[in-house]
Amino acid sequence: MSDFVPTREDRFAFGLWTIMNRGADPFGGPTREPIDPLEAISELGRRGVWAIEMHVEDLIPVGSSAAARDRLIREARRRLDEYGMACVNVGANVFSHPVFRDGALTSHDAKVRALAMQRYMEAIDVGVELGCTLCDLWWGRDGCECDAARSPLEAFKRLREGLNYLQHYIDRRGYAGYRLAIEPKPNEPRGDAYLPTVGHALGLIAMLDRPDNCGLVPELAHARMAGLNAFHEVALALDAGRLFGLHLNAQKPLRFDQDLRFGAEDLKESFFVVRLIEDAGWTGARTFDAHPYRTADREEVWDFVTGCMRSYLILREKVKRFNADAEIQGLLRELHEPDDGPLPDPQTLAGMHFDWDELARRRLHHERLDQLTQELLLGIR
Ligand code: XUL
Ligand code: MN
Repeated sequence: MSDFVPTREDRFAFGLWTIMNRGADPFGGPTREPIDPLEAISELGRRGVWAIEMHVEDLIPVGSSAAARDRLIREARRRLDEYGMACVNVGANVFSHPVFRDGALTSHDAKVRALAMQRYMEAIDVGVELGCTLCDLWWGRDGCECDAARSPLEAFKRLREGLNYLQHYIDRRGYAGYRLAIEPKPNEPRGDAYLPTVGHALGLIAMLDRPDNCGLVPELAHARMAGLNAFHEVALALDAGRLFGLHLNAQKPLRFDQDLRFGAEDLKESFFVVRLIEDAGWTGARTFDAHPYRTADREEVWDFVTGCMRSYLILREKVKRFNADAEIQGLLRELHEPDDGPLPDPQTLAGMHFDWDELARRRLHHERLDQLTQELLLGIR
C-alpha cells in the first residue's frame, strides 16, 4: 500500500493565503506569527506540493516600488523553479480594503470599479511573469445586505462588463492561453453574494463576449455553505467543460465559511469529488483552499498541509478500490442495464407500449450500494 507521500505528479496546490492565514476571525485577532510568502513557497516545495495560487497582493503589497515588485517576482520564480513548481492562479484582493466595502466590480462608484479593474490587470500581468494562465475572480464584496441600494440588474451588468473588459485586456496584450474564471460563493462576507453557485455563474458566462474563455473554480465549502451537494456542483462545471480550477476543503453545511482541512468533514462527498476528477482524467491542480484551525501555531500549519494531501491520496486509493470492487461494480452494471441507446424517433416512440408495473418493480440496490461505499470508506473492504 502507498505511504501517501505526495509528489509533484499528484498536482497538489495551495493558495498562498492559506499558509499566510494567521488564525484571525471576526471575534479575535491573529493567533500565530506571520510567514513570508516566499518562505511559504519554499516550505510547500519541500513537502511535494506542485503549485501555488495567490492574490497578487499576497506576494506584492500594494504600494510596492517597481524595483521591489520585480525583485519579488524574480525571487518567487526562482523558488518555484528550484522545486519544479508552477503558479496556477493569480487573482486580486479586492475585498480587504475599506474602499471595496460595497463591492469592487459592482460598486456604484466608477472610480472604485476602475481601481478594481486595475488590480485585476496587475494580477494578470504578474501571472504572466510567473508562467500562470488563469485569473480566478472571487468577488468577496460584490454582493449586498441592503437591496434598496443597488438593483441586481445593475450588478449583473457590471459583472459582465468587468469580465469583458478583462478579456479584451488579455487579448490586447496578446496573452495567448490566458483564461478567466469565476469562483461562486453564496454569502460571506456579504449577506448575499451575486452569482452564488456554479449554475448561476454559467448563466452569466454564456452572455459574455468570449464565453469560451471564462470558466469556473468551484469550492467545496462554498457549495456546502448553501446546503448544496458539492459533488454535483463540481460535476456541472466539468460537464460544461468549464472546470478551470477547483478549491478543495471541508465544511459543515449551512454555516459560516469554515474552510476546514480537506477530508475533515463530509468524507463521502469528498470521496465522490475525488472519484469524479480522477475518473475523468481531469488534469487541473488539486488546490487546497482551507485554513489551519485558529488553535494551530506556525508549526502545526504544516500538519494541516500534510493532512490535506494525505486525505486526498487516501481517498484516491479508495477510488481505486471502489472501481475494482467486484460487488460494487456488479451492482453498477446491473443499474446501467438495459441501456438500449438513444431514444427512437418520435413517431416510433409515440406508438410504443410500456409495462409500467414491471419497470417500477426493478430493484435498484441503493441501500446495498451505499452501505458498500460506506464500508469501503470505513476501511473494511
Ligand atoms: C473565499 C475564497 C477565496 C478565494 C480566493 O471564500 O475562497 O480565498 O479562493 O480569493
Ligand atoms: Mn476559494
